[in-house]
Amino acid sequence: MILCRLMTTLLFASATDDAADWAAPLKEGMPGLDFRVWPDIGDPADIDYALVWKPEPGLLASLPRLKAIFSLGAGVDALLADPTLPDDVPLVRMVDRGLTEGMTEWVCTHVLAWHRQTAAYREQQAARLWRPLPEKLARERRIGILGLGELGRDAARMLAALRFDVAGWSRTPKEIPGVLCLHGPEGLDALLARSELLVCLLPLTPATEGILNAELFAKLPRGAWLINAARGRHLVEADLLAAIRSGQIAGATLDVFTTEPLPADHPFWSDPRIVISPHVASPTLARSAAARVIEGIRRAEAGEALQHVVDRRRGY
Ligand code: NDP
Ligand code: OXD
Repeated sequence: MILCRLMTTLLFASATDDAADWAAPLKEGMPGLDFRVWPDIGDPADIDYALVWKPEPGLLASLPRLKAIFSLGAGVDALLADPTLPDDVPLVRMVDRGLTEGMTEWVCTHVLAWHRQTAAYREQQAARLWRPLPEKLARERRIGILGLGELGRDAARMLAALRFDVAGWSRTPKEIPGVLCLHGPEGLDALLARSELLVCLLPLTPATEGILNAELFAKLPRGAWLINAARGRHLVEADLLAAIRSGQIAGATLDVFTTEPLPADHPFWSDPRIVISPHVASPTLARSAAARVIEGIRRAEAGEALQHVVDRRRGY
């Protein structure tokens, strides 16, 4: 843990993250930190920094001396949706090795489960059926990854290390050893045409909302599998159900949903071809990520450039 001796005030506001998990490593690394937890904020003019996940709309605008906003999550779509978000205060998204490793583990788990047909063997086990299914090697499987940022890049590298035939897609050109890197609209069609399994790790922006739709599914090889670990609103849920019914998509592994928690009467729950996890692909862990926040505050106080500042025009 880095040690930073500054005296400063941080407001923590999250409905889902536990403030106690963050208080300990932040105070250990910054003994002079005045750590306040929403809604007990005291005088709003005391607050120098905010560490937040889906704070109440208007909260950040009510802090007159705010110097930077640190997002507890990698995705900042919810923060940018607050029309009162102060536009003169830098917004820093979460980039942390633990977050990246967690996502890569989750993606590889579900890619390997699909590849080695674990669901089919569980079904056969339930029926006491001993029946070997045709198997392939990873190098005979083509994986496509939408998004080659902090998370997509690491997952692509790891899948390539497992010997999958991996391609990835981004807005701007990339070079990743062992991964076919495509970009732009033509790159997307080329990626889809070769992807037996498609993983979405894009940020949610006006350009990517609803990208996982009927038109995109039709460009995948018939019987492809979809994995979405990015945001629920990337997916047009009715289009996925229709594509699964028609056999164009064999099934999907979904960690994120338009409405979270997924409502009890949602058709996804009862479809055996859909694998659901409750937005746990990669939670931000305080014991790993607190150091990123301390480093951000240190940089801000030293007048150094902040890292991972969101480009609000791009939306990520
Ligand atoms: P980054 O900003 O690092 O990477 C985003 C990638 O998407 C970049 O490669 C970018 O291209 C590409 N991209 C963005 N817009 C477009 C577009 N219009 N066309 C093509 N490519 C595009 O994000 P992260 O990798 O850190 O995170 C990705 C998302 O994962 C987060 O926004 C969040 O929604 C989700 N997430 C989900 C978690 C979970 O537990 N389910 C946990 C953490 C994150 P370029 O490089 O050219 O800019
Ligand atoms: C994130 C998330 O964006 O957990 O970090 O969804």
